[in-house]
Amino acid sequence: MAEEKPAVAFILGGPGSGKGTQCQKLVNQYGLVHLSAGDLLREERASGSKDAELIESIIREGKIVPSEITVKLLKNAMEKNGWAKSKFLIDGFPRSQDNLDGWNQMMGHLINFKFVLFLDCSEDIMTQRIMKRAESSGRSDDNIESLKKRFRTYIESTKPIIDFYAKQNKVITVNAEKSIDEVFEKIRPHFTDF
Ligand code: UP5
Ligand code: MG
Repeated sequence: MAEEKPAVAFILGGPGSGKGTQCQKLVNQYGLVHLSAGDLLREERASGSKDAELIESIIREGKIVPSEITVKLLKNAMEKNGWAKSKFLIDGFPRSQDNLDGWNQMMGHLINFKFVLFLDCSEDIMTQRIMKRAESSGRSDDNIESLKKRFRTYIESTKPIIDFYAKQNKVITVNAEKSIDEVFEKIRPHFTDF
């Protein structure tokens, strides 16, 4: 019988580790659905919803939006994409214990969690990439002050979530410092029968 619950992988790593870039390559190759929690929050901010100002201030400060908001956006986006028929790459989430608890409560029983893909990259390299992207991205958090705060939040709140999954042998770690294509070659085999 067909698996009715959608497969989900979380794609985690620091700011600029290449989450969005590698997800796009997985979409092109395997037709998976890529949902970036950051992109969904930026869309919600742009829509002028009641949460727009809160989201903007949190993003600029490199902090983490409460899970009630983010999980709802993810769930809506999954439903729009044809729930059970799809396989989802959830990029940049869960970033904290609050995110993980909110997700487990609302989504845990509805999905088939596969693994965390962890893009491991030094802060120096991530800084170089983000500051280069800052020249053209227009992202309000692509500046050195916000970036430092994003790194701190990543170490304090997100890394413990990766460690939590690692203890359960649910993390695939890839060295994300190589070229885009070299990183993808390491990632690809894990998604052939995802
Ligand atoms: N690049 C990528 N790979 C490269 C490689 N191998 N070699 C050389 N260059 C490479 O890549 C970044 C840049 O590096 C690009 O220019 C790329 O060409 C180049 P990208 O693929 O965009 O990296 P990514 O990891 O996606 O970086 P991003 O900046 O998106 O990561 P963040 O985690 O900081 O951003 P996100 O959008 O996920 O979140 C933004 C904010 O939203 C968070 O700080 C937080 O405030 C908020 N947020 C929440 O509150 N909750 C959530 O659940 C999610 C986000
Ligand atoms: Mg991204």
